[in-house]
Amino acid sequence: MNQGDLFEQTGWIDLPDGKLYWQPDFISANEAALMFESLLSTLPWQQLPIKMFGREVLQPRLQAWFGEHGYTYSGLMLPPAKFPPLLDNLKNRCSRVAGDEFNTVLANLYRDGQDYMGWHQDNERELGPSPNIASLTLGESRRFVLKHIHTGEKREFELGSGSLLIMAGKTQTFWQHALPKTAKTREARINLTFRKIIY
Ligand SMILES: O=C(O)CCC(=O)C(=O)O
Ligand SMILES: [Mn+2]
Repeated sequence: MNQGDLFEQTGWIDLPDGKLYWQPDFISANEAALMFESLLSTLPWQQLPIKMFGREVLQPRLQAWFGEHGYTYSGLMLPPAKFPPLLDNLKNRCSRVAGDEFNTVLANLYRDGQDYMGWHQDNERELGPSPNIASLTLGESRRFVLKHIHTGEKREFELGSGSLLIMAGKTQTFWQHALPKTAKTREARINLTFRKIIY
């Protein structure tokens, strides 16, 4: 599917069994560049291990986490941590668009095109049955793919710096998503995924 044909529009997009919000210019290019540099140098980036086929391996990206409460993500226990002011501000801006109150952010740092995120659903019980997940990109743009788990139908987005993609409705039940490896870039991308953990 050609992203340029379908996804130049801004706003809510209906999917079969899901819903997305797409705004490529949510943050201006200048502001996004400043935020990228600030977060790159100040967040406590860590390369965390996950269990794969019973073995511990390092994830192919760096991560940082902030939230009022702890969170279990891919078997990792992430402890509570206070939001830095910039992330608090972005959380509030994303919350207004989603019409929801995000209370956590998982930040991903893809150091270059070799860092990636495999196919998954963000369907942890703590997120509830129809979670809003807001995904903000800063820095290098990367291709993001969604695939319906029953029909195999795909949607693709080029997530550029300053873009906002919100996955909503039943998207986490019926669609997987991934950020594939690419040989096209050696530049870094920061992705902020704002989530609401329900207690
Ligand atoms: O980097 C991205 O765009 C995707 C991140 C993601 O899916 C996640 O953190 O669960
Ligand atoms: Mn995800």
